[in-house]
Amino acid sequence: MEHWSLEVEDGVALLTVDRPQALNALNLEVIDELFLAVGRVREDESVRALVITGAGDRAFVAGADIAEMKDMTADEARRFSEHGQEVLASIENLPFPTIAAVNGYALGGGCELALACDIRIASETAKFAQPETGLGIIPGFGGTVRLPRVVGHARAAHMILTGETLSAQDALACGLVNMVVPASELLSTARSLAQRIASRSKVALAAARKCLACGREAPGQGGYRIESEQFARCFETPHPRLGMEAFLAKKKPEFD
Ligand code: CO8
Repeated sequence: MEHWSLEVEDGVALLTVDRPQALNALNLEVIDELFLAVGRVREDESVRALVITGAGDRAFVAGADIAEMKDMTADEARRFSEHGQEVLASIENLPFPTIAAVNGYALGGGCELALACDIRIASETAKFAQPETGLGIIPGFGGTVRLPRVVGHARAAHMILTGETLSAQDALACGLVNMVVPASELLSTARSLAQRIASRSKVALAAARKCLACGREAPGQGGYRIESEQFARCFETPHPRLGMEAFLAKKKPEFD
């Protein structure tokens, strides 16, 4: 991979995009490499959590590559959007939790990439926006669906229709990010959060993520049924006994 680096340490995978000449913008090659990288992380049995970030201190991802998009035909644009959606869905559908460590601009497709993760941590210098309507296009990597789920319809409509830029603190206030930390602490915070998650039951984490995703897609009674099913599934493995016996013995559980 030319534009992504992948490191795995203590059950935590760190995926970093590095395309400084375009503020880590996502062209087709970068998107394809991301797909490949996510596939590799999925196959690595040692991985329990994934952190995605951008290299440098300016940008997480400054969006899809505008130079590449400008000459697209409608058919090419549809395929580009569908492929981008597929790649971000592959992140959402990983069997373990994901964290976006947003180190700078998260614009357009960059904001959409962060939205595909479970948790977003922003550096104090991060900036978020969906500027697409100013370019004559709309978010096309799932942003019109995921952003309202995260920040509510009114705020999402405001961001998408006006292209407003949110500071890290604005993003925290509307729930777009889970926490804001100094830039120098971003990666260590993301790593230690990922490690904390990685020490928990992978069976329970996968079940919880499935329920959270289903609750989002089918809120209401369907969600409760899936929750009971996933609750029961946990008991098809040794993890509930292991976790609860450890609690009762006042010990820390050692999950595989
Ligand atoms: N695409 C391509 N190149 C980019 C992008 C981008 N998204 N962002 C920055 N760059 C390039 C600049 O062109 C510049 O290149 P060069 O040095 O060759 O001129 C270099 O990165 C540095 O950028 P700037 O000189 O502009 O740096 P500034 O500090 O002055 O400004 C900004 C930084 C504010 C981030 C500015 O670069 C900017 O506004 N970038 C564009 C942000 C944007 O609009 N992003 C959304 C793109 S659209 C999108 O993501 C749609 C997703 C869904 C697609 C669905 C497909 C159907």
